[in-house]
Amino acid sequence: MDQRHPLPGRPGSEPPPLEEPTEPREPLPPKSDQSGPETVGPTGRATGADRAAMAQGGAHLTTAQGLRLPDTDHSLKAGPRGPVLLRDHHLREKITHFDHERIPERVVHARGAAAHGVFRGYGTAAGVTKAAFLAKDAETPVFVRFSTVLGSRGSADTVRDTRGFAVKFYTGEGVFDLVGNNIPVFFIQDAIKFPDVIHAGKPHPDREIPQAQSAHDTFWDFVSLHTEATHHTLWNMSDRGIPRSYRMMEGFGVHTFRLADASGGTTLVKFHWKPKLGAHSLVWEEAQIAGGADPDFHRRDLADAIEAGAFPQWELGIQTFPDTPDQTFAGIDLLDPTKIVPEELAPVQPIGLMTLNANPSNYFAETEQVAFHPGHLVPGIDVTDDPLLAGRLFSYLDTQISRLGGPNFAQIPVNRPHAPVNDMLRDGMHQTAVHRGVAPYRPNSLDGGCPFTAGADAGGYTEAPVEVPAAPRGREAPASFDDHFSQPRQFWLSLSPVEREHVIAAYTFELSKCYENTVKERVLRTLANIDPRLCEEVAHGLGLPAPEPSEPPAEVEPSPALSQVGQEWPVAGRVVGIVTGESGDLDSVRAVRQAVFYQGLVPLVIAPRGGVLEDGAGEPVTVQRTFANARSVEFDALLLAGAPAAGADAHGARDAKAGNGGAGAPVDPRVLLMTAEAYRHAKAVGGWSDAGRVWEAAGIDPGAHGVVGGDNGRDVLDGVVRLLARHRVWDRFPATV
Ligand code: HDE
Repeated sequence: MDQRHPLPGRPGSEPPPLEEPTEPREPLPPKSDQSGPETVGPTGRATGADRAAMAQGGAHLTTAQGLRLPDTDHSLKAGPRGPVLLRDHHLREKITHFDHERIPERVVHARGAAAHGVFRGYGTAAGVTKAAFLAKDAETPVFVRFSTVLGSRGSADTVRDTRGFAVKFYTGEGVFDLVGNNIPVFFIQDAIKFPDVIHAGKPHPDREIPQAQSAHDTFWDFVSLHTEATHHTLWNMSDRGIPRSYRMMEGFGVHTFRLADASGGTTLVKFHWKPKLGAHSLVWEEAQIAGGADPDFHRRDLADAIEAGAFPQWELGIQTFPDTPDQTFAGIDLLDPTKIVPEELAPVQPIGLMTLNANPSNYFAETEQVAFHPGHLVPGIDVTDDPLLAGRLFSYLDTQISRLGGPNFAQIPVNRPHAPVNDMLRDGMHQTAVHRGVAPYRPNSLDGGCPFTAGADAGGYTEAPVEVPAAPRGREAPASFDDHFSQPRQFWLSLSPVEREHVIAAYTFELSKCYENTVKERVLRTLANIDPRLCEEVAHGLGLPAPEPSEPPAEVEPSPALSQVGQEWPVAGRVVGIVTGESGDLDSVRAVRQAVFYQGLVPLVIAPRGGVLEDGAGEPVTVQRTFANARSVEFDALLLAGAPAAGADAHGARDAKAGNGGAGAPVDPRVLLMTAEAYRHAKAVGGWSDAGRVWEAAGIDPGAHGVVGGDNGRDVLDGVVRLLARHRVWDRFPATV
């Protein structure tokens, strides 16, 4: 973590002005975490922050036409009690603009959060692609938008769903978009079914419920009738469906892409993003609590981490496969987007590093208006004939024309290429460029023949000359697309026992929310084909008989890379809650808070009330959370500086002595709830002083793994940090499957 950034509470930062200024003055500068890349003009030239375009120049309030205004709080009326006059242009302009402030939300991936960053190439891809941004030490600005798929723009972040992972690289050769997900496979094999799967996943059309959920009849109806959806659905029901943080998600390009080198050689690849912090998840109860307590959980986590200087990083990697005519690898059809290639068969080779280092300054302008497209390619990167990808290549531009109000959205600052643009596209809604010349066609003799086309030697994009197999036209899929169960079974077999338990619980929960038994029974039949034990456990939970498999279980080897459990990861940016009472041992709180911070984690002090805690002996301790607003889900680990007594609350200490009360005082029930939840969610908990009273009152075995006690807070912290490296203390919950 960047030590220049002050601790939360920001003692070093300039306090915001509290009084309304009486003289005009410059607006506050952007916060340090919001210094995005320089704006680029429609022609590709850097413009700097274009204040006129920001409509925020000058000290005085104006109309949209620049007319200065003396008042914006009163409509123009015929006398103070008289009628409002229709001639009040300012009133009409202000309300009309407001009436049109909203644009249609994305039909899928409506809920998102984004950040700016930089990508640095390792140069290791040079043998397979001529893409210049992948060259050694080439630096490219990026904008990344993470999203859920099903929910509306205002839905909760922590729902069970696939997450979008869309990256825009502003390369010198044009924009390259890698529009991926956090799950490496997709529900369907052909884009023509996309409207169907989304209609099935979205809320029911009659009552428009449930919001942002797959736990309803139509979703399960669809996926059980399209068994090609089994693999993606299984990933959704696994821990991957509820990530801990956007910072701790893998990303996948899903489709197979084709790379081309300078001499025309081609290689098939799958793209992977590997988070430096490892891939980690919430537990289901935590996700549900967070959905209510903090619906912005992931959005906040990303912005806070960047603001604190804990910049999230991912390595971009590729799995490479020979570009053979059959486009298969180890018997796996590379054009089938319901299939992965296990990393043990084709290792992921790192080719660059992405660091997200700036928050957007304006959500609407950037995160909402950004437009990704899988067809935004650069020389050296090409698509394959995956039929899912073919439909996507049509869909994104099409949907953006209506979402962004016309065909000129590439001129919106966040979408502008950083390479020069000379496109002969003209006019249309929201045209902001003032084009010169008279001849936007080619060839021409009037504008000096410009623009000129570019061959490959001048950086022009040429499609790889791939042979198209001759075959009769028809609506059909290759026979290899019929294998719907072998890879789901491989995924299931690759999970650790605790991850399998989560899968069972997720299917049981989701199907228990369905009303139609026929739907549940059909899903059980698909589960039987994945694994009889999975099917039996879910059937038992639903109170239904377990059906027999319709085909023998596939013979597959587990792929250990698919499990998220078992390794150690950096703990940077993890959130540690430090619970203390009013009269707790503040010296230890100060020391532990500082130690947490210096380990690159985020310390949050939780006390009975807000403000600062003082003991007259040292620096006052700033309180970041109170017992009334903190919930365990916010913290990766919890530390107890003693046993805060009941009696003090957010409205002030009712009992002046409340705090870490005497030996007999009951522990504050909110601290008990927080601790019990953290324990139940397999988080590390630690405590010193009389924290043992909390374990006792919360029914926690002080000897259980992951419960760290001791006399010295720093030692307790060290023990907790060691546990955090494994994300959770899973072995506290011996699994049964
Ligand atoms: Fe998308 N998808 N998608 N998708 N998708 C959209 O484009 C579509 C698919 C993905 O943060 C839409 O601008 C079709 C796979 C992300 O702005 C739309 C098919 C993958 C985002 C669209 C797919 C994705 C979108 C909606 C089946 C992972 C959010 C708004 C053939 C590889 C991008 C928009 C952002 C968004 C169509 C399947 C990823 C409607 C037709 C597979 C991350 O055009």
